[in-house]
Amino acid sequence: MALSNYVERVYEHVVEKNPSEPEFHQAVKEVLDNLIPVFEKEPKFEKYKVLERITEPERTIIFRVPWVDDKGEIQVNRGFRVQFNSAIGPFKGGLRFHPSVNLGIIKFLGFEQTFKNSLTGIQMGGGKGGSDFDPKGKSDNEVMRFTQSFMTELFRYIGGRVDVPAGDIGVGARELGYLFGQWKKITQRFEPVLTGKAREWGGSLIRPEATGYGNVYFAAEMLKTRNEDFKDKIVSISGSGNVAQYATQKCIELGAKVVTLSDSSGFIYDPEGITTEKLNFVLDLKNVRRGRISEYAEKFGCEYHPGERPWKIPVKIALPCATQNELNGDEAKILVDNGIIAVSEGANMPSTLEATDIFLENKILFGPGKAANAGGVSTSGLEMAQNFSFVSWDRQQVDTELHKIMINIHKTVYDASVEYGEPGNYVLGANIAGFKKVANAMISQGHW
Ligand code: NDP
Ligand code: 2IT
Repeated sequence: MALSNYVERVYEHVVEKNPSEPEFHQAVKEVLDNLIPVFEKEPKFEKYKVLERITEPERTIIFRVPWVDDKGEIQVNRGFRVQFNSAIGPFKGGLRFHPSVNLGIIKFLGFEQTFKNSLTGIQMGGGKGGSDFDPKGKSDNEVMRFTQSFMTELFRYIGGRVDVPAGDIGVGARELGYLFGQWKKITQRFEPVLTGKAREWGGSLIRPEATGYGNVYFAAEMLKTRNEDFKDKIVSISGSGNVAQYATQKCIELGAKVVTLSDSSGFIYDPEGITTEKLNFVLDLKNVRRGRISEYAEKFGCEYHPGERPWKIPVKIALPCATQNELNGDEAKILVDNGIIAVSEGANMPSTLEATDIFLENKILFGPGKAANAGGVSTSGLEMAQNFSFVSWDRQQVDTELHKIMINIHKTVYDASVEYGEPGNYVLGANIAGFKKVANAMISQGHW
């Protein structure tokens, strides 16, 4: 799509000012492309230089993370927290520990998070952080020493009403526990500075399940618009971590047949479908034993495709739940040729721009991550609400709220797609609806 003058100018400036950050450019391009009709309708956004401001993080923190491994050697990693936008609430977004983490990755995630959080209807600004630390192969003690060192610097910048991190790739219950312990030791406070906490010390029920469940709830809403549902549908899922696990669980509950899971080494294809029993094996494999998905194929006697991604398997619904750019244009074409009807992104930006265009051109129901995976951060918002009022809700209450939020996000996004003349284009709808709320808040708060 051709860019308007304003959008083109800002995009070129972003690329020039932030070299070597391709993922950030990609995230910005997708949003900006979709905003052209908004600027045509409402020139105030250009007048107040909202795009120039919204593409520049409010604050970027980069720090050294030294720690000592089990052999007594000093290791040094790099830590990040990008506080992207606080127009509508305290900065909020996860922490990622993965060797691929760099400033551009954290900026793309913080940028996306700003619009995602806006869509949830909860008062949360956007932020993201993490480190190039690789938890794979590290002992619990090494992970603890690293996270303690990470928090020894990060604590200066976060707080329950300032900036509230949570988990993401490589950061789950274990890491959040060590992070909170260190924050509390340094600050001598007990407040909701993190979400995704364990139940005993303030965590919300359903938070571990929320991103995966929410993604399936969002997909179910998209399917409803075409009188379809999950029952008896063949589904492929990528990843086998937090989001993939609970997306699989919800699919099973709704009567679908999930036939794939993956990790960074390859994917398994189980044409019989992943049952609750098999999923319990995956939960233990990935969350406790921290093994490889290939063990699933050995255990249950199905196909394992090393070094490959699951998109060549014919399915009706695909839920990419691993990482960014894990589904490219060629793979999108294969999915379309094989008769896919819906793609709902559990991961952040898993589809390349080319893949997204192919899904949209072919009128596939396509739920972009900033809408479809917003259930995780929404439930983080519910966790904060419980913490600040010193109560804890039961599973049913949280799940009902989460479901309502996903239905609302779907409606907000769908309505925006209708208003801007492309009914059912959820990419357009999510970008416009997410942007307008933040942009209007920025304008009303003056030039900052
Ligand atoms: P986990 O660390 O629990 O799981 C990540 C999964 O993705 C693992 O199976 C991992 O395989 C795989 N993976 C990670 N990096 C790569 C890579 N470079 N290539 C191939 N596979 C890879 O993370 P989550 O499930 O929490 O996160 C998955 C996605 O969902 C991310 O995009 C995250 O940003 C997004 N997300 C997460 C939310 C949450 O609440 N947790 C909320 C919203 C979005 P391996 O074990 O081999 O590394
Ligand atoms: O990408 C995301 O939305 C997350 N990793 C969850 C963020 C959060 O604050 O719960």
